[in-house]
Amino acid sequence: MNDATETGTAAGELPHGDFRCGLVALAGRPNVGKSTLLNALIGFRLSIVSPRPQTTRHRILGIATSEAGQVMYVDTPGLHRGAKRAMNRSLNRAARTAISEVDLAVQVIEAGRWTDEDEALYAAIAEQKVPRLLAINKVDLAKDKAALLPFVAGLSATHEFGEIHYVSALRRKGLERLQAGILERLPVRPPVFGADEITDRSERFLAAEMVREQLMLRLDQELPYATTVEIERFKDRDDGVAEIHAVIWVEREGQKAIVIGQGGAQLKAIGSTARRHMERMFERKVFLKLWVKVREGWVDDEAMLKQLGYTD
Ligand SMILES: Nc1nc2c(ncn2[C@@H]2O[C@H](COP(=O)(O)OP(=O)(O)OP(=O)(O)O)[C@@H](O)[C@H]2O)c(=O)[nH]1
Ligand SMILES: [Mg+2]
Repeated sequence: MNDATETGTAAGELPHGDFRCGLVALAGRPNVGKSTLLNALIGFRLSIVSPRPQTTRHRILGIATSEAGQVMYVDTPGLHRGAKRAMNRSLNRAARTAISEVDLAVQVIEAGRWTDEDEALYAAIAEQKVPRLLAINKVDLAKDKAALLPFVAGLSATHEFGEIHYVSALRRKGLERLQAGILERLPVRPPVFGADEITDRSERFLAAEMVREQLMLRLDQELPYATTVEIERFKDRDDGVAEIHAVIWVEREGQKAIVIGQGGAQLKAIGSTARRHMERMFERKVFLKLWVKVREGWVDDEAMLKQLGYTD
């Protein structure tokens, strides 16, 4: 709340004079915990998370507004090497674009690991000449915390970061200090979004993501990477229920059988968990209907990828 007595403005009416607002990229190689960090920073389970690399496929904004400012976090697909298939190239494009137009880049890495991909991303950020911070995530996994010190000393000797933060996105550690470091690097500027908005994405997009999250979590090996989700219908019915029809695209007939599972059990589990998550996020009842369809080679098909929204 604003201090109404001193400023003379009604509480919540206008942001105060040094309100900050900016776009902040969470950048890093796949699986370092960018989406988990985004969710922790905005205090809402918005971006999908799984133990597999390349879970995030689209740029998504998560917005955190406080009295001091509004941070628009950009979660991105992890930048990775050797992208041969059209979809992987699209992921790298989205990751690159995301760091080119921000006020600040937060490079996220895993505690104790600095790989060639981290180095390549560091160089890409440096090229953009945007201010940057380093967030060392998953510090909860580091058995010997003292061993992190020489790791960080080595990094600092050869790289320049505005500030280095130790965090655990999973255990919500170190986030306040990181948030303060982020905010002080943003320009003084009025907010872009309303105080209660949390994303720029539609419910339709989020519905597809919640089905996709279940595919990432429940399917084995390479199968999640051969699947994607398209929402064919999203209708708010008169009875207050959101009716959602989703197609799970796979590349081959054999994959379709696995996604459906014995007696339809797998598909049922995917649907019921995704529906529960949708109901929580959309704050209303959801009727979810799923189909599994085959489209050979969709992962390599630029036109199909465009239709499915892989164009950011
Ligand atoms: N122990 C631990 N695990 C974490 C932490 N943050 C994220 N994880 C786990 O790391 C895995 C990957 O997390 P994501 O948030 O999906 O990673 P990401 O960087 O968004 O991955 P992509 O979208 O694939 O690029 C998940 O299993 C998370 O639960 C953390 O602070 N500690
Ligand atoms: Mg992610």
